[in-house]
Amino acid sequence: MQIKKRATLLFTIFAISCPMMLTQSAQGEDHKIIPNTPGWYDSLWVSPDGQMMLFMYSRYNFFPAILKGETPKLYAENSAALNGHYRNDINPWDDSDLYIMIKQDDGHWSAPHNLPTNDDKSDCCAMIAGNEMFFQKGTDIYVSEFKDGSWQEAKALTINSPHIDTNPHYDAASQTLYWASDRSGNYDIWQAERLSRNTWSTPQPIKGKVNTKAKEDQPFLQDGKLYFSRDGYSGNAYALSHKNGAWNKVSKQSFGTPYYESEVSYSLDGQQVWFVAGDIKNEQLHFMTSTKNPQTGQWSTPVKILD
Ligand SMILES: [Ca+2]
Ligand SMILES: [Ca+2]
Ligand SMILES: [Ca+2]
Repeated sequence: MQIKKRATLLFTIFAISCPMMLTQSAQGEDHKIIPNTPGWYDSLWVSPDGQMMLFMYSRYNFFPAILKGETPKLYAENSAALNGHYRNDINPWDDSDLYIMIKQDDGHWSAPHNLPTNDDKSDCCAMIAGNEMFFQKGTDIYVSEFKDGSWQEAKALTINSPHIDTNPHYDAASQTLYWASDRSGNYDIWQAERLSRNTWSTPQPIKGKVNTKAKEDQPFLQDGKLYFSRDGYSGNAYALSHKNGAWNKVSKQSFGTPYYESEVSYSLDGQQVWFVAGDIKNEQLHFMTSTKNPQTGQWSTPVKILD
């Protein structure tokens, strides 16, 4: 009950903040990029009320790098300057920026807006909790506070390491930050408790059966379950049980697409899911959604969000 109350409070903040968050884009103009067109659209996060979407966008195709160890390939359509996007053609891995879209009264999504926390380093993997946005810049986790009508200068968290720290998920109810890091030699899910606004407990890998020698990444908490991705699975996994601080009873999960599914976001009531679907054959990423049949518990055939 306590958790539910806090969650309700968070959504009230969301609802009040959304229009302001939208007006605070760096350039104040609609961006020319459109999801589901050439470009690398990834790291989707949808707010639990389904009204706000954060994602990263890069002008480079990373499939050749991920699948074949080649260098990322610039999408020919994106060689020209894009409005507001911080280009980085020296290091394509640093070409990404974060964008926000807000659901409009007519049910359509707004144009993507470049966030003012972006710069010429890689910006990705964001989520918003209350009036704070946690995200990755470079190889570290940062937080920016939405205050006085704008996103404040982002600050690096004390939990960062010289290794990769990515995909933060802050659980306001337990005041715990979850994220993925390869600081122990391979990607695992780590956690730290917030002790005060800017201080955190010593990072620890989460206990239980989630972390293995495979790559675990992309944590997302919803209704007492910890969702995450594990290399080798198409689809996600989740740990059902959280007892004595350990996450156990790990299950696989798929929404039945022919694609490589990852990066889930769930609605507050757990009846809708959004995720990234990688069409490896055609080298495309799609943002997809599915809803649960409350009677049968079955997920609907996923559809692309922005089609
Ligand atoms: Ca950037
Ligand atoms: Ca780091
Ligand atoms: Ca691991």
